[in-house]
Amino acid sequence: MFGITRSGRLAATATALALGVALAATGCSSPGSGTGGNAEGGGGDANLAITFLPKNLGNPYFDTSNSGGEKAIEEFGGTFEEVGPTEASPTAQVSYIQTAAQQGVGALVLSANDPEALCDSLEEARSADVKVVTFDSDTNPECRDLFINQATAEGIALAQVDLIAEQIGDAGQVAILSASANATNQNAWIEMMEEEFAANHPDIELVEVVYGDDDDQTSFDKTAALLQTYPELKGIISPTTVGIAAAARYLSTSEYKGKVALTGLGTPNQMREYIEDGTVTAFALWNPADLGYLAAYAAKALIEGEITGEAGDSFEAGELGDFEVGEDGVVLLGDPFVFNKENIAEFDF
Ligand code: RAM
Repeated sequence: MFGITRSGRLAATATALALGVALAATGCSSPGSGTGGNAEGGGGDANLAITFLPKNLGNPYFDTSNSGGEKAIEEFGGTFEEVGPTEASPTAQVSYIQTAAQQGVGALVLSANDPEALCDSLEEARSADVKVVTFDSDTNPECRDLFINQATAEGIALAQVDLIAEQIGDAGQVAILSASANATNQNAWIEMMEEEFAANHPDIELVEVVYGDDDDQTSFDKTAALLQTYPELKGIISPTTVGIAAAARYLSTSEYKGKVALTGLGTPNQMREYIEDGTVTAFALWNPADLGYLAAYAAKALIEGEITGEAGDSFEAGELGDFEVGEDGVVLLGDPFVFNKENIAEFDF
């Protein structure tokens, strides 16, 4: 179940994911994707040219989320494009925002590497009538029209704290291997994890938060360094799909395999071998394809003027059904989901 209220959708979701993965395998852009411009179709004369801008390219998480967006955009007859930097750094997304605005796209859907650094360029895009939807990682709320949140920060943080506490007997040193230091989503989750450790896990000591920048090699090296620096370390939480996969790869061939616990947020395809070989027992995530799909439908509703992003606005998101906009322009996808040896075979993304 990807969320209590969404449990009935898992079958549809699995199909969507299979399709998404197949599309992703063929490349980043859809056959119909172009350079933006005014899309015809779906909403009459509405400009349904939608550009997806992930934190960085080459991350399977965003390949899956963006393939969900592409699927939605094909459904409603818009044009999909994906652009993005190779490095997940704070200002690397600015030039892509400027280009999308110059192209006159109807909407930009992005996962922000920084809450502030993109705001000037987003403001310019919005004044050129580009709707701005953040998903996965938000900007400051005033810099965009909507944020499509995968799950509440509290829910995501608690899931990971519960997992590590269970895996290390609720006592000992733990460290966090995060993505980039400015990422809005990572920092919100880390702050809530710190609060939860302090409030309910007095015997767990969080010794350090390190940053692998959503880069595989950096994350791998940071894992090695943590294990050297803290010989008593009992566990690592990596709330990033890039980080947890790199850390698992390091642990799997090291003396720490099975001794130092690893959990966090991962994709089933990247983590499968480490669940099977016993390096990792359980980790969490949501459905990235659904997240991209929902973000695309939210962009469409904004472009067509069906919603403005006010609390209480509601819109239809294809096979995911109806969604309502909450406070601060946030739309919630669902709850995080825990993957383990028993269920991982059911997922393919
Ligand atoms: C990485 C990115 C992304 C995050 C996931 C869990 O792919 O950092 O922003 O949501 O992990």
